Amino acid sequence: MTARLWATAKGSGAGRGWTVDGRVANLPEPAKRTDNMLKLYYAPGTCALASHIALAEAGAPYATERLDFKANQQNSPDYLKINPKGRVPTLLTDRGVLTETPAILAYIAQSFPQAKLAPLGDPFAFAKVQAFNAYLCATVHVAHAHKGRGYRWATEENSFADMKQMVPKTMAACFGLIERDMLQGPWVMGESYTICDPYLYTLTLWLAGDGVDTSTLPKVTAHRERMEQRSAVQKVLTDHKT
Ligand SMILES: N[C@@H](CCC(=O)N[C@@H](CS)C(=O)NCC(=O)O)C(=O)O
Repeated sequence: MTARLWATAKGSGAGRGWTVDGRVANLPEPAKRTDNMLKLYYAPGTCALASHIALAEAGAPYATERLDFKANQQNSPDYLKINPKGRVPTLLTDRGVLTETPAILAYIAQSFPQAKLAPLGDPFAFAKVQAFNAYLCATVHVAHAHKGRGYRWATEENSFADMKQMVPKTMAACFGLIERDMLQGPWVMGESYTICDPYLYTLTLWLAGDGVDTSTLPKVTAHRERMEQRSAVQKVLTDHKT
């Protein structure tokens, strides 16, 4: 479902003097759900796709709310009341708000154990899952963000250009490591599909825009194709069309 907007964004992001007038129609909700229904706030083309796919794979009861980044809705006062970070994904649960993709993915895997989305009974194997997702979150995603979000780390225009110029290299280096040493195949953790797979898939979709030559990444490319054959992925992708 798409939120109706009255928000007017000025500027291009945090630290650049944006302001938002008015309010967003469907926000805010109470900071926790009371109807046994999870709610995911997302925007198309973002890392929230990973959590969205995981919810679908888990067979979880969930609703979604799509934010309009072009209107800077993630920084609207009403959304900031739900998630003060001004980012997606945000998952509203019956116990309150969850943010950060690795945490949301682990929560989904643990809340719906019948879906077998993580090796829940094996502390070492579960730590390997967390290590993979932490790498995507803290290193790969941050490398990608240097393309369009340089204002988080610098103020000079030429600093932004320099950061942007590095992105094909840093993303290629990150995915080279994933290709060589981390993606076991056919799924990230080997024979079992886990919460690492939708997350890797989501960041793989960014490679073309980041100027990475994916012909050097045959395992990653095959993983992407394998993901796109899954019905949950196909279903969720229709919600992410822009
Ligand atoms: N560490 C967070 C990162 C969340 C994040 O940065 N999300 C981006 C979309 S991929 C976002 O909401 N950006 C909005 C903005 O920077 O204004 C996570 O993994 O969930």
